Amino acid sequence: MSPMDALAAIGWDPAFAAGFGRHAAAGHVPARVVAEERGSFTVHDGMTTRPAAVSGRLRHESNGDALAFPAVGDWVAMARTDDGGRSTIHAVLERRSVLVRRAPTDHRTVAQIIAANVDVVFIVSSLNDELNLRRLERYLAVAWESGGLPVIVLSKADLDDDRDGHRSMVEAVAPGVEVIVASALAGEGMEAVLAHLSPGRTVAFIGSSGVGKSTLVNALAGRELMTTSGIREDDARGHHTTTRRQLVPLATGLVIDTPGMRELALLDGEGLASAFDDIDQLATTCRFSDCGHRSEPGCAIRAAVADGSLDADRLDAFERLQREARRSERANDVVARQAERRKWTLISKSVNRHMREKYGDER
Ligand SMILES: Nc1nc2c(ncn2[C@@H]2O[C@H](COP(=O)(O)OP(=O)(O)O)[C@@H](O)[C@H]2O)c(=O)[nH]1
Ligand SMILES: [Mg+2]
Ligand SMILES: [Zn+2]
Repeated sequence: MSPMDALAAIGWDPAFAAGFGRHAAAGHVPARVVAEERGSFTVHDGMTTRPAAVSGRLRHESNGDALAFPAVGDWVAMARTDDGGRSTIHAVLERRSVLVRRAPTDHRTVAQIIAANVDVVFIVSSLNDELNLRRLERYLAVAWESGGLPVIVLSKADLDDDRDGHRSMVEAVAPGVEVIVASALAGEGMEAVLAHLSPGRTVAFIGSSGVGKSTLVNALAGRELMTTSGIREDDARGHHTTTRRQLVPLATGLVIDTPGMRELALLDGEGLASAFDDIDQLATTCRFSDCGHRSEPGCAIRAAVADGSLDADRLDAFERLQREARRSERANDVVARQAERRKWTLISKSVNRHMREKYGDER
């Protein structure tokens, strides 16, 4: 395989190549981040994988902004290394899509990247747990926001005896989204999942812990690539599951497995209109274009709730998510302003230093 074909096999294409000119001029080569764990990266250059770390300059320039840092799925420019040792990542290439959530705990950074350059986002929810439609709506908003295509996988179908009922409940909260009923263990629905994969294409599995994401990845791989919570390791906890995000190159395509997220908070409202397309469309038929859907005459949304065609809980969930998104956007603005201020403080310090060096202290 030529080096170009090898890169294409892990998702490289002419659009990424077109943006690589200045990096190539700097003597750097493209690579894709396939794993990340506490700031240490593993990158794939088409031929092999190797450990990598970000350059001091990239770290400095990212200025604490998690979105400026490499993440699993990213294409990066790295210094060529021949010794097979640790490579240095100098830049992150412009992303085609990025799955982001609000960082639940870290107050210095607002955003956390789940995965980058993902074409299809499989939102996995298991049919043996109680279906949480509100959680699905939240995942859908995040997936739409990413720029990738959301697809819902209802897993563990072998444990469910009302799959048709559950499927229609889910379809009602996922306008325009394909819903696949699957069982990785019974080999059901796997063709529908596979239909979204092709060489060079990247898919990611997201969803709560224990819903069967790693089992799906193993079924696609045809072998035990990922540890699943069904397998007991003899450590004290007895369980060993996916703890890091990982991109696995398969013959059929590129697959990203993610650890379960306890919290999935919205970063902003970008994906909400798509996730709630039904409500969004209804709102365009309210009599007043600025209708607040409270007690205005001619409100199509209130009318739909009254005649039962719109579920009041879904409307309530939409409004809650909108409020959450607005709060989050305000918080983003605060963090962005602080980062901006830090940057200007650094710049003015260095300008002052420069002026002092040039003109002395008396100026
Ligand atoms: N019955 C059944 N169990 C499954 C299926 N898929 C996964 N499981 C089980 O669900 C548990 C969690 O699976 P895992 O893939 O680790 O979930 P993850 O945390 O989302 O990666 C394991 O015990 C799996 O064996 C399925 O299709 N049917
Ligand atoms: Mg897992
Ligand atoms: Zn209205």
